[in-house]
Amino acid sequence: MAAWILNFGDKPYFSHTAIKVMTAMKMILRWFPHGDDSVTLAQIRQIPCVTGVATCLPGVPVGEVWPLAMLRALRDEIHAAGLEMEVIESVNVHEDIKKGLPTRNQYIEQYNQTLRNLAAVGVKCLCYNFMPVMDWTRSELAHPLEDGSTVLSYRHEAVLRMNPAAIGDALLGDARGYSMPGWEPERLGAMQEDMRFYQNVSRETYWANLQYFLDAVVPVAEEAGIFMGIHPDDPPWPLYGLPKVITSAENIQTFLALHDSPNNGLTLCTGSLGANAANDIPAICRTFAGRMPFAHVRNIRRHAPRDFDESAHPSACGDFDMYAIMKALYEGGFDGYIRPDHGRMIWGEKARPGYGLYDRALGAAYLLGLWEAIGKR
Ligand code: DNO
Repeated sequence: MAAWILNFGDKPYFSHTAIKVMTAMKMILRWFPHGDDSVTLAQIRQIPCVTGVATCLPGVPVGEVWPLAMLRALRDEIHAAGLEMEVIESVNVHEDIKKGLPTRNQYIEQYNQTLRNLAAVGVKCLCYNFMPVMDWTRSELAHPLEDGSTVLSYRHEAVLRMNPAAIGDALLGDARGYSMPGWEPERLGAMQEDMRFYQNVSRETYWANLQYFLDAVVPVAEEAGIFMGIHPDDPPWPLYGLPKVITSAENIQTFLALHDSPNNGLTLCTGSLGANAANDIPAICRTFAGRMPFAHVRNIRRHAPRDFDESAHPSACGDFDMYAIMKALYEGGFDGYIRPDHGRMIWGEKARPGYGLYDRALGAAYLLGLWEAIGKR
């Protein structure tokens, strides 16, 4: 394993904390710009050993090119706060690409231009998803736990009883006025029609549409030096008759082989894949660590095969062995970015559900502690 000290470009960034903590892995936090986040960059800067943020340009409509000038301004703001902007989460894929419509070529060209613009401002990793119609799905955003905190939760029967547009309305209603990426109002408007469209799309066709996208964008990502990581389907099981792609080790293998390139990779999401108890997360980490530029690491507590609550990060608080997960990443040679994923809402914080400061900071410290201990064994 390479460097023992975190590096920020060519400068030792945390020379004041020159501790033997990490391999080349970097701990980051998700952050939303333009006043769309209760958490500030200054606060993130003070979480020990967090070097940067995973961010986005929320105002750009899906499918449009992300303007260079806006990206430069965003990068400068983040750098001025002493943080890096090497990870974007996410550039969403226009629905016409996922549907395989003739208009997809124009959107793919625009996606490629966005990739080039991201590279021009120093972005190295791009997280995106290929989920039809909706990104992640939950039945509740503020489910109370026994400790008085609230978390995002999923109850399968409740989700089935609601239609996606109703879920979207409910989620946005609970979002405290912050945007909910993946549940943008314009997306909600098109949901019913999109749902109908996908009822006639086979899994094979959907995989072919994904391959078409990869064949067109991965060569550009290679040239641009950007490592793309697809996010797994969340939850990783069939819903509303929609095609699902990234749900298991087998599907990940298929996906990586669709376009075999180091720049075509996976964003590990322990909470998404692990919602299905059949998925062995440490085994997935060991097998694919070299093709994971990014990892979302969090814990969940299952109540039934398809019902779960998100939980605090430590192993004792949920169903996952977080030590085994981090050890598998470490031993698999993971050298990408990790972010603590959704946190509980604690200590009276008012923030975008899942994305408060306090519990994610606790999560980052815990994951860094595991990483240090694993490295010193
Ligand atoms: C949920 C996130 C996802 C993720 C997208 C990436 O909290 O992990 O919304 O950002 O799927 O495209």
